[in-house]
Amino acid sequence: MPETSRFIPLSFTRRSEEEMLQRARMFATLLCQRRSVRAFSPEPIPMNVIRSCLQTAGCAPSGANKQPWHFVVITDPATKKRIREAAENEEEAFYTRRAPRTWLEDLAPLGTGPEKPFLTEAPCLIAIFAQRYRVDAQGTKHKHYYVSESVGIATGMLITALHYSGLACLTHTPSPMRFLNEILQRPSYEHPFLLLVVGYPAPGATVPDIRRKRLEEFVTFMEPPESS
Ligand code: IYR
Repeated sequence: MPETSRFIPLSFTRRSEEEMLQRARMFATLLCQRRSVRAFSPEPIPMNVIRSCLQTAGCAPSGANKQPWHFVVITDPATKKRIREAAENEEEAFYTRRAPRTWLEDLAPLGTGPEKPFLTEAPCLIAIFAQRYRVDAQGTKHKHYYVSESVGIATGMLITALHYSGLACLTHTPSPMRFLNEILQRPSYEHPFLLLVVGYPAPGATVPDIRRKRLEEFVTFMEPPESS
């Protein structure tokens, strides 16, 4: 039986244009300060903050509201060590054999390499899994929709919440990262989507001197067609 729909009043705050602009600019300034960090302090981070940021991620829009994501929070040093070893194995193959020369050239300005010390130095890793379907108690599969889009949006909201809260992170994608299913005991229908490395930056941490595109370079404002 399909669920019957039930509607409730929307909770929405209507703001003045002035307030909207002020908030939009404040948020742009704040979020444009976000950088991917690769050198972390080993200091522990407050888990209540992580819980709240994950709550934010869980509010993301998703295909047919299936919420096709699962997050595993790892702080245990032994598990971080296993993840680092498995990731460095894949990265070694990537940097020495798998990656085409052009890819390595594109990565050169970022200073990345096969060693991933941040996987054991950072206090917290969050493994994000994408569920292609859900399996109910009877073992029946229920399809999920727009899975990558949904999990991508949830991940973006998580990164935004972490930054807003005062934590740094790195989106790390060892490829392939199927090893995460085994280490974290997740079912095979869950695909590892991303490994987020979370913590405070190491004192004196540096980041590559990158430039971001100006708005005009990545946005088109379509003009209405001339009326004749
Ligand atoms: N996963 C590798 C390589 C890598 C690929 C891209 I695209 C990056 O933006 C950064 C790194 C690594 O983590 O080193």
